[in-house]
Amino acid sequence: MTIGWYPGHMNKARKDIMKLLLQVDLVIELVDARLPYSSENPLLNSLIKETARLKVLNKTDLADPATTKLWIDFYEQKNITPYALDKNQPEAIKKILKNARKVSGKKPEQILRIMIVGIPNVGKSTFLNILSERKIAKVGNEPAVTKHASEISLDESIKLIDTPGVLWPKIEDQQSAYRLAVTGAIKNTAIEFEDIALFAIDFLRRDYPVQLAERYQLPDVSLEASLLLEAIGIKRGCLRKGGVDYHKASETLLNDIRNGALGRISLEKPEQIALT
Ligand SMILES: Nc1nc2c(ncn2[C@@H]2O[C@H](COP(=O)(O)OP(=O)(O)OP(=O)(O)O)[C@@H](O)[C@H]2O)c(=O)[nH]1
Ligand SMILES: [Mg+2]
Repeated sequence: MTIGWYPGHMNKARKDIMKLLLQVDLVIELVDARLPYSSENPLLNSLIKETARLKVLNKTDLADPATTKLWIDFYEQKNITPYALDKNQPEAIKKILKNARKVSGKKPEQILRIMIVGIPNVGKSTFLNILSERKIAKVGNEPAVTKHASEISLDESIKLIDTPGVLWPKIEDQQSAYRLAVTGAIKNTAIEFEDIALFAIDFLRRDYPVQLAERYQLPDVSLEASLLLEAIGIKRGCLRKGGVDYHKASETLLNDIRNGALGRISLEKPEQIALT
């Protein structure tokens, strides 16, 4: 099944972001540390040319630390120094502001306007709340919580703009689309749970077989993905009349991955990306 999700508010958000780009001094781009390549928005890449920019690998608490290290090296080779952060490191997040002013070229007495961008559900509003030390933006464990761009004043000299998560109209690379779906960047109603779960099982048994086996006490993870999904359903009591409820089993697995219940997992390595 082809995955695509581009609701109306996202199209409007893309246009708003384009306009705002002309008015901001700096863009903080949040990508998901578990899939830095697929969570990078190609649209933004083509839009943000002139504006100063900082890159954050966010949700590192959910990502495989060894892989995050590979990504940092990868970006450093491209002369980009990313921040590896998560919401449990408020002090490190706040330190970004010091560097932001430096990178933007704005003098201390000048107002600095910063826009936070990234795909849906990557943690933009959470990030803004941490920076502002207030629960100012609504956050939620699903994509498309923020529907409109909004600006807040951090103090007299710094303004922050939270934006809705933006994907792109047609996700060309369906491998990327599937990875995005696994992490929860694509709305649940726009995906087939079983398709995504089977994709996730194939990935997990290749890259994280021990975590998969241990979580669901699976004796043999080399079995076909559909048999493993059945076994997961049985173990987790996802049953209905006549057998396993595959939809429920898929949902259980995806929620476990998204919440870190299988441990810290990364879905992409720089070497894979270089091959595609
Ligand atoms: N584990 C983990 N969860 C995080 C982190 N940052 C945010 N979250 C969670 O991710 C979910 C989405 O956070 P939001 O801040 O609403 O994400 P957003 O990018 O504003 O999403 P949209 O507005 O929908 O585009 C929430 O459940 C947050 O609690 C993080 O660093 N680690
Ligand atoms: Mg938001």
